[in-house]
Amino acid sequence: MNGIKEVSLKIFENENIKGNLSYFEVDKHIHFCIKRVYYIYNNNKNSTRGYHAHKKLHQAIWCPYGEIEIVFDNGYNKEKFVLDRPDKILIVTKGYWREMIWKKDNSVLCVAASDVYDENDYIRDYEEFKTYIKDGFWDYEN
Ligand code: T46
Repeated sequence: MNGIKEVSLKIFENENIKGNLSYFEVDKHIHFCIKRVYYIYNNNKNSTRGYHAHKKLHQAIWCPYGEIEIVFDNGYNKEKFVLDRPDKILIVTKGYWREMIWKKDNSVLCVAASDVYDENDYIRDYEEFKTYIKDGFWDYEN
C-alpha cells in the first residue's frame, strides 16, 4: 500500500552498557512533525482495537514490547503488518482503515501522530469510509 511504509531502524548495541537503542527522527525517517504521542497497554492476547480511519492524521506506529498485528484496508485491499521488534516502525498516512490484534499479552502499541486529538478526524463507520474512498477524498499518494 502506497501510504504505508515499514522501516527497520538502526540498532545501537553496546557491550559495556547493556541493551540496545533505536531512534527515529523527523525529516530523516518521518515526513511530519509530531504533535502527540500515545500508547496502548494492558491488553490480553487476542484483544482487538481500531476499526476506524483518519481523515488527515499521519502516524508512526511501533511496538516496543511484545507482538501486535495491524491489518490496513484501503477500501479495496487489505494488508497485514506484524510489529514484533522494537526497531521496526510503520509510517502510515491518512485514509487507512485499521484493525489491531494483540498476539501476546501486555504488548505495547505506541503512536507518534502529526496532530492533537480530534474526534472529527476519525471515521468510525466502515460504510462511511467506503463513501469517502468512492468520492475520491484520498489520492493515497500524499
Ligand atoms: C489509532 C490507533 C492505532 C483521547 O482522548 N485522546 C487520544 O489522543 C486518543 C488516541 C484517544 N482518546 C480517547 C478517545 C476514546 O474515547 O481514548 C478512547 C479510546 O480511543 P480509540 O477507541 O480511538 O482507541 P483505538 O485503540 O481504537 O485507536 C487508537 C487511536 O485512537 C487511533 O488514532 O490510529 O490507536
